[in-house]
Amino acid sequence: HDGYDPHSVIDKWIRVWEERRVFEAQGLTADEDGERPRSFLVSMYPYPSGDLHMGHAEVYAISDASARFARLRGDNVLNPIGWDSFGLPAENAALRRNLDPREWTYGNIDIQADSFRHIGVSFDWRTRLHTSDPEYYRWNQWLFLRLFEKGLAYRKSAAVNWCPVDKTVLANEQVLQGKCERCGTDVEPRELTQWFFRTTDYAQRMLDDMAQLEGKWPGEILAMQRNWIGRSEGAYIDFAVEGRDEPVRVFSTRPDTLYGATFFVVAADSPLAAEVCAPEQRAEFDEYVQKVRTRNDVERLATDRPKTGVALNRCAVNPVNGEKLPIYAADYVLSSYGTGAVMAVPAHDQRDLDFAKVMGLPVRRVLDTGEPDPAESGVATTADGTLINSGRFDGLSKQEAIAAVTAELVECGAGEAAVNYRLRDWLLSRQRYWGTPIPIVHCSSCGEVPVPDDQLPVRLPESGYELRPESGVSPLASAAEWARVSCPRCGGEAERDTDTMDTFVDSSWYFLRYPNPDYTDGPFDPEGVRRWLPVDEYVGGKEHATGHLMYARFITKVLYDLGMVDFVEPFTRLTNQGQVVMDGKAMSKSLGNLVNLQDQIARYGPDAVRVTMVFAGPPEDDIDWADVSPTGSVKWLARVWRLCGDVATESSGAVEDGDLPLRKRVHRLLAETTALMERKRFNVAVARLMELTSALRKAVDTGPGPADPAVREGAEALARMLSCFAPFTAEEAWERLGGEASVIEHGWPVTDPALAAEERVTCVVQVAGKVRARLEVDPSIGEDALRSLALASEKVAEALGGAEVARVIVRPPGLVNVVPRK
Ligand code: ANZ
Ligand code: ZN
Repeated sequence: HDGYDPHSVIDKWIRVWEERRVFEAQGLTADEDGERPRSFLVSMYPYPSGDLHMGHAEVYAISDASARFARLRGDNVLNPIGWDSFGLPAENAALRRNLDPREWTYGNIDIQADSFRHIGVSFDWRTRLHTSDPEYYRWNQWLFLRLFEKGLAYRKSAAVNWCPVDKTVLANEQVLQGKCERCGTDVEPRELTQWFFRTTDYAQRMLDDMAQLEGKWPGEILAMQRNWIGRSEGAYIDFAVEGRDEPVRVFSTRPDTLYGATFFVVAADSPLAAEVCAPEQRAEFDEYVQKVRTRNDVERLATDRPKTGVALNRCAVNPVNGEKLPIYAADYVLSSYGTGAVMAVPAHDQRDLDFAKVMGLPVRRVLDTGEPDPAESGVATTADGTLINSGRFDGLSKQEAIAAVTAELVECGAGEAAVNYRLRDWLLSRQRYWGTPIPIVHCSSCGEVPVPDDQLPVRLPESGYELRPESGVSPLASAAEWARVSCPRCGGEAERDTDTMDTFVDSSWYFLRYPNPDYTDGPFDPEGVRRWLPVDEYVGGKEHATGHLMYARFITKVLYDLGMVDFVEPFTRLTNQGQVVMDGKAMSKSLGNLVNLQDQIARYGPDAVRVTMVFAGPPEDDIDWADVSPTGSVKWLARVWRLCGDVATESSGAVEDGDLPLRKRVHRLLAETTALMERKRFNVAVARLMELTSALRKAVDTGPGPADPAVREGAEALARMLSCFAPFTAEEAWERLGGEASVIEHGWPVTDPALAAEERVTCVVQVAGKVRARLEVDPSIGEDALRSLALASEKVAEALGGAEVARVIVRPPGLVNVVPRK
């Protein structure tokens, strides 16, 4: 039969690829190291939440096109796959269905692995890793201990975001508008002793090293990270406080406004506020703090919220003029930023001004910016200007005053220049079961004792634990037998740490293990890493901008400092793919607009789904599945298949004897497609392949005919290029042309520059019989196109001098004669 069945060919080609090991990188495990340039292309590894969905299909259609193109061009490509297989959903599913989280997780991994094979993704399966394997997570523990030794892992009590439903602590980035990212419940603050990684020690390096990423990562991601790190320059200023020995330090970006400080604010939930509060204000203060604790930072910082606070009936003393400033506790100052205290300058800071109005506090302008006085306008001014009301600093500009006031503070020992970062340390403790146990033992005499390296991994208990203990403690704390150990240092009775690590620890270094996932002498094989890392291109969603991508950069720098890698940035290039949406909205069960990937594959075949994904737009754009046409893709692929069957088995001569205009067309399309692939404009590249298909179809049907060598040349090129997007159809097409398996072993077709060169001829344009203009045109230009081109010429318009055109005689490509009306 002559219909193309995209389903029946799948298993055949999967077998051929695996037998011929066409997707295996050279020099991955053995010492044989190829001459070919290496390309390490990584897509953010999937979470095994079920079968693959439309979003996966998009990411992998895009990244696989890149990998296949690089391979066809002769690169030694490593295209790995692993699973991010720890995490909360496994626990939730296990609770709902009463099974072991392992069953759910590894069952889904098998389903996804099978689906990846059946959509023809060109992974090197030897890289396969799962972060929930003890052989993997032991190295999370090993890394944790290295950070612990360097003082980069520490414990502190902190107010954390607590989800009362999931009974767990959430990282800031898991809280969306005050609600748990996973279940949508209002998050509550809670004090717990938590493990942190000291990411703040690396804040400046995270900023500085972005110079390496400029132009290679999307600018938007770099901007988000820069903002997340939030470097501010300014000064620390020390204020003496009545009844307190130590002064209180504030961070200010505007030391120039020091004379404009009219009051002083401390974060209501800070220990300082509780300490400073006068006895007669205690009751009011305590009540206020209770309310503050239910609000999150985003709410607290919102400028449009009415300001609230409590007077503490104490004063702070301005170090430059001795002025006494009343102290307030308020929620618009955060305990976790700067020093948790601010000097309030209502004239030049809107939040302070709003607070001053509520409390009836004075507003004193110290910078004349030419704008209305904030005391009257209610609008704080932040522009540059001239200092006023500032003693001997009057007359200086903002910048001059920042320097002068800071110098004065240094001189009188009341402050110093300072840099402050918005970035917080990475809170990594999770009160969950399905994660990496923290390899620390708590001993009443020795304190925090690291589990010795040779006792790793600390394995998760497989029984004797509760996933959701009633008491709200960590599941591991319910595994009493597991938790009870002898202290590695003194041998006395001790307790294991019962928290597990944030799964972002797992993903901060997994790409280093890909070249040798079975390596046992360390977290990764140094030789494999030397050969393949850093990652040449990383593909994934921009939702990871300030999470995963920051953590991976941080851990890479730590590994560099440990002498384990010789680069400081893990991902040389970053590509963010868009999302697949339906009718303009993100797909979700609740909206009922979920498109099921397997249904689409069953209807259209894997190749058509892949082609539809890449043809919909450039990789970084969102795809609206309501606007695309998988049927169109099905039809095109069937046309390619039929075309390749119609090309004669024996050509009528050598390729040089092929039809010249057709060869030129083919090579021009080839040159264009190649350039588009290099720039990752896959959608336009597919459009060129469609053009090529039409040109060849026409050549077969209306001449020069199916046996012309130019037809074969074009069809073979088409099959090879198509393998980037529709791998199964490309193999079938290649086979029909009489080629040997596999098409991807035959390389990307080479353009003949002489044939691809754009030919130009000169066209002479006459007006009333006189030559007035010369145009460089395509030799195959049509009559209409040439007429418009000639009439659009300025020189022709000039020669006409406003006269109407009576007639245009067009003889493509060499002559146009414009006849004006007399
Ligand atoms: C006095 C002042 C005068 C300020 C002025 C600004 C304008 P960024 O740029 O974000 O670093 N601040 C300091 N610690 C704070 C905290 N824990 N919670 C809320 N606000 C805090 O902001 C630094 C500025 O934010 C600091 O400079 C301080 O107010 C305030 F005309 O000091 B400024
Ligand atoms: Zn001990």
